[in-house]
Amino acid sequence: MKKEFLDLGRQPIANKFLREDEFKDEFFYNLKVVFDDDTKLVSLKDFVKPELMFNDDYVYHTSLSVPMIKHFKETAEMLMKEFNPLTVMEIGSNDGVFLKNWANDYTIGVEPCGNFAKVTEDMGYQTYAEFWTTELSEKIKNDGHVDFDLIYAANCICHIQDLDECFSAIKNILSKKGIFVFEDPSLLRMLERGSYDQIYDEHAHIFSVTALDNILRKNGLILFRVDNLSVHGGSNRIYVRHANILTDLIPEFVRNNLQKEKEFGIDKFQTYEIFAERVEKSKEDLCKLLSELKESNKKVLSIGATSKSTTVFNYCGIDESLIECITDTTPDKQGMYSPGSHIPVVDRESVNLNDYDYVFLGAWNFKEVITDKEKDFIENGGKFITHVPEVTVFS
Ligand code: JHZ
Repeated sequence: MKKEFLDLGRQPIANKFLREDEFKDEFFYNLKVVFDDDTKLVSLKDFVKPELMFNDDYVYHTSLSVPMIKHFKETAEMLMKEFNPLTVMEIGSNDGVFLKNWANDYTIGVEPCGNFAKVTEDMGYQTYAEFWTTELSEKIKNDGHVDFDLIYAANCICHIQDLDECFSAIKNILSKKGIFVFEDPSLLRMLERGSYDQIYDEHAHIFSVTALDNILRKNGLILFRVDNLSVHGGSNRIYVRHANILTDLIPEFVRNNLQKEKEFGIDKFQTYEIFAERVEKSKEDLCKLLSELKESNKKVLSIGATSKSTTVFNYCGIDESLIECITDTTPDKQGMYSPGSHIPVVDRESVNLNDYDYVFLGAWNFKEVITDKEKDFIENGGKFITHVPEVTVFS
């Protein structure tokens, strides 16, 4: 019942920044996207082996995007105030930006990237350096942990390929009245904004509330609240409980989300065919713009060596001849080359933006923060380029 609607071509591992001597052995796969008529879930057609993406060399540090520190602090404060959990587990705890808001004697992390698991261990949080599975949930129980009142995950559940296994493992270790809260990019927002670059190897699925409602129910869990968030270009925070402790009534706000998605046509294949046409047009427009700039000898750099820009650059065939370099705040990305497109990644402090005519927003989700920081560039006549929602030049 899975129907393909989008082919984003040959793509590398989105977060695998490389040295020059690694180019020849770089791993590529075909990035195609499918819609499941039964569950309404949008997923990659072929998944990439998790170990190739999430390992000890993983470079995405949540806390190096400063606005996210505030986001996770506020999230933890809200959850503490509204639900007051006695035991907390985070799946995909990365560099501890959420964990650090909880006392370490009742909070644990799960993080398959060993480099990050070590960071949170050093912060005093017991961290299981493993992928989330039923087997791991059993192991955690056997280690003497009681069931958790709060299980939290941000930008992680959509990375898990087998959702039935993921949710049954959650059910296994969620306390009777506990809540499972997770946030991931919203499919509706992606379709509305044409932000096809949310699609890359790590994002095994792009979630709609509709599909999650279907899959969670199948696994004995119930979705009882949805918060629409602006982070990462539009995300949903999903709140889940055991199905047996609630009536079957769907709360109004969840119903509104389901209704909004239905009105948009999220359950219809045709919606995705229209989206695919929009993606193709975005590619044509961006390639045309960058080629014209090159012909008129304009200099372009990009800000934010994101996973999203891996998709854009490889799908559109953008390389160093069109975008000279990428700046990024992550030390582990600096001095390396971008996946597939092999554009040098540098520290923002090492370049004078006024030597460039245009800045492409690789991290368009931080548009306000970046344009605010780079006011000087605009005052000196510089211009920004974004491809979301349409290819546009602005200053
Ligand atoms: P950002 C990652 O995607 C991967 P990416 C992952 N799969 C996921 O789901 C999302 O995150 C949540 C830099 N930066 O957050 C820092 C600047 O250089 O859009 C980051 O490297 N200057 C886990 O990679 C990158 O940009 C700045 O001013 O698409 C932003 O990456 C700011 C604010 C950021 O996620």
